[in-house]
Amino acid sequence: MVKFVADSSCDLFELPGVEHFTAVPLIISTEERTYQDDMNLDLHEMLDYLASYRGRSYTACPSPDGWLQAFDGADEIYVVTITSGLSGTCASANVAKEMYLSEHPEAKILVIDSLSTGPEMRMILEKLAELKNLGKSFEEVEKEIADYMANTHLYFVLKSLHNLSQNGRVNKIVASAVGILHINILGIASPEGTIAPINKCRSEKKVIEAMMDEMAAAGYKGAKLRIAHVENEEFATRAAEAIRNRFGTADILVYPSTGLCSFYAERGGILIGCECK
Ligand code: X90
Repeated sequence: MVKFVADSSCDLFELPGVEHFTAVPLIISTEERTYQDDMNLDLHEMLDYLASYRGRSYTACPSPDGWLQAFDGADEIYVVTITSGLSGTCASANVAKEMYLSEHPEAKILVIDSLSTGPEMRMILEKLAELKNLGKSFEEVEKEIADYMANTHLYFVLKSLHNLSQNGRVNKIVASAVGILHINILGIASPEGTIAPINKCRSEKKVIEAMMDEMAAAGYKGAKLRIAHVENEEFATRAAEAIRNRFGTADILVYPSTGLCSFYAERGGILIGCECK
């Protein structure tokens, strides 16, 4: 049996065209509450609660056991994780891989460190599904997905870096420099899989322009694009329109992010994955 497994930062509960897909949840917590990033999460309630909560909040990656449960029964497994540059999730998946292989030495497991998250992970998963549905072998998929990932990128526009800086995922100096209200922070996933802020703009129109300039400079010409938003469909749709107008993009999807990306990108934020070729 072939299985596709990702951590919940991919913002998907199903992978179209695939029978066996599991999103293994990360955990979001405060001193008094714990939220599991799965289908039962009430995202709106969680964001409201976090906005009113005065203490610290945290996240935790899945345990190897969480991955092992998702692998169960499979002999060919494709795993996609959030960047190892910001999370222990990929390391945990690799521990699970070794454990599974010691019980099932004939199994084949590919653990892919996305060096990214959200929509870029979704695009990697969609490509894996496409390659498998074309009947490609494990070895072919391994090579072709690496080639594919050489040309995918992640951009984001955030309204706050509070949760990222509180959890040590961005430099405190960068975070305090944007601690002003009503600012849009534009950033990218760096080649090392860390957060690289590149610009900040007061107006949403300007930040979309700045982002599209970055995309064009990276070679974007209108190929497949995915936009996840944290309760901001309006802004995400406007970004999609602007991209369609400038690049003629046909294959765009706009959809809400789930718990983990929403926690870090925070209300109002958007994440964009695209193929730059
Ligand atoms: O607890 C954990 O192990 C999870 C930690 C995850 C930390 C970062 C999540 C970022 C989510 C924010 C903007 C895009 C970041 C680009 C990634 C390279 C989304």
